[in-house]
Amino acid sequence: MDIRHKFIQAKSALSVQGEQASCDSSSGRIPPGQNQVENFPVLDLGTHPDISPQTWTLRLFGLVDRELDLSWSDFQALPQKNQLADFHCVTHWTQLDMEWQGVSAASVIALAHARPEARFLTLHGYDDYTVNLPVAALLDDDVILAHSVFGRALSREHGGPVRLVVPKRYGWKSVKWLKAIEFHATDRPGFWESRGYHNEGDPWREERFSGMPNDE
Ligand SMILES: Nc1nc2c(c(=O)[nH]1)N[C@H]1C(S)=C(S)[C@@H](COP(=O)(O)O)O[C@H]1N2
Ligand SMILES: [Mo]
Repeated sequence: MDIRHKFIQAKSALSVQGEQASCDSSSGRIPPGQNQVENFPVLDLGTHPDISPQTWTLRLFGLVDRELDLSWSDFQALPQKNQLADFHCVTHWTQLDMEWQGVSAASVIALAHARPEARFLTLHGYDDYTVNLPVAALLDDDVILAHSVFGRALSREHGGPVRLVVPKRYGWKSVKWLKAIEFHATDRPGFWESRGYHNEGDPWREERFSGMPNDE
């Protein structure tokens, strides 16, 4: 509990440094309680795994017909797409119009041949961070496994070589240094979800923490 409190304090302080007033062109696109930034802050647990594209692999495992390890070249060979999306961090910053490049999450999920009962995922990072999401959330067509942002390879601090981006959820669900996608029949809370963060994390419903007054 004390650790959670310290994390939240530290992360809130970081977000205040990046705060700017929201401008008119963005009206209707800033969720409640969020402030617009332009500087794409870095937020994580503090370790930045150093993974080169040559050593990076993405493992698909759990309730699948055949477990699979995708290499960098396997990943590059999948259909590439651009995705424009707004990014909302639970520490109150929002950056609009992020331009991601990568592979749609749905096309990677399809490779796994998940069993019908596999309705939930754990997304694993190389820093041992985890996040839970329903499989259905990753099939949304704005969800991307990104290798680049604004036309440049993702930096190490922003989760390169490959990170997940889930625009309809708070940023903590967007796992950096993506290492594995695990399929389950039941939901298993991830790192923050088991430390008081909301299970869903929809910014438009302000689903920040569980057990808060706005959590019905
Ligand atoms: N692997 C990993 N992914 C992570 C995190 C982390 O600690 N480890 N932090 C999350 C949080 S809380 C946020 S807000 C976003 C921030 O992404 P950024 O640093 O690229 O802005 O990454 C998310 N993905
Ligand atoms: Mo965050």
